[in-house]
Amino acid sequence: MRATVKFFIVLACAALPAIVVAQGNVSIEQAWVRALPPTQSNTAAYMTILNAGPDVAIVRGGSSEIAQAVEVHRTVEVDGMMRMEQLDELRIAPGEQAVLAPGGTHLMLLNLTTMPAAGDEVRLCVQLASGAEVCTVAPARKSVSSGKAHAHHH
Ligand SMILES: [Cu+2]
Repeated sequence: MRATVKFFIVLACAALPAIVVAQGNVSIEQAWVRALPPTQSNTAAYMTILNAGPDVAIVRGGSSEIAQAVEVHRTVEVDGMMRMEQLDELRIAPGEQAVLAPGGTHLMLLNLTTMPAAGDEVRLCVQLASGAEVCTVAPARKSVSSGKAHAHHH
């Protein structure tokens, strides 16, 4: 019996809800999620993550109510082909910001339960190495806002 009781105590501790929903020093701005055709099972989220704190902020991954997994990815060009690879961590120096944008670093929302449609709002969080989570509500859009011109000049 004694062993059984201990087991239940461990379970109870593990089940405590995460009470940290945001870390004051780290914030997310201008987040958006790309709305793709519903036949797609993955999509990407973009945002600016600001670190106003005195320590390096390390983003390890994320979570979203619509995705089974959220990874930090970067886009790399290999032999003229754009490929994505997972980043174990994204480090943001004190006072700096990380811009996650199409063609660069992004959050990858994997194995979606539902693909957001343009205009939907998606709750998503980034997880920091400190154990804290920073969350935001990101609108879904089909593309970058028209105000930002592309620089594809030849
Ligand atoms: Cu990706």
